[in-house]
Amino acid sequence: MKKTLFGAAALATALLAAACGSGSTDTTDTTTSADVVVVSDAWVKASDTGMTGAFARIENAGDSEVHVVGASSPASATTELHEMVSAEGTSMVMQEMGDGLVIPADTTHSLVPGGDHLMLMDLTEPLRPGSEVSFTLEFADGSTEEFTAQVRDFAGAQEEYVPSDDGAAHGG
Ligand SMILES: [Cu+2]
Repeated sequence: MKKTLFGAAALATALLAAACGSGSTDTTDTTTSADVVVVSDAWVKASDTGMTGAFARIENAGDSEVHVVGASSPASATTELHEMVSAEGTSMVMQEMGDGLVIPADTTHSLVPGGDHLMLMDLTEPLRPGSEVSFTLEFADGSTEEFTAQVRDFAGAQEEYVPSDDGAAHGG
């Protein structure tokens, strides 16, 4: 179920667009982050319960930086922006981004397994391959961008490396 807030924001955006008329290149400074961000290739790692990661390409097609400050999804109680950092020793661990994600002008930032990602912290229902999950990105200027991610099976993205046993036990 969508939150009313998102509906209201979408309506406000629609009204704003209507009020601005047909001129898409007018020079008034009303361009929001949502206007210039394009999200593509979005997907979520299938999971029955608990936490899972979401990934996408986030393109900032604008001429100034975009600051992603939050994310939400009806699929989880909480959605966080995560980054990977070096822990003591050799392993990488994930943590919440301290101040969101800044995407410079005319740059695409990829959220990928093992790198920056969105974390669904507490799934409200199982995410099965083939289904879809909607997300909303929130920007520092208050605008929001909705996108849909496909749920996929994905065996990687375990953040620890486990050596394979290839070469041992081929039998026969
Ligand atoms: Cu994470």
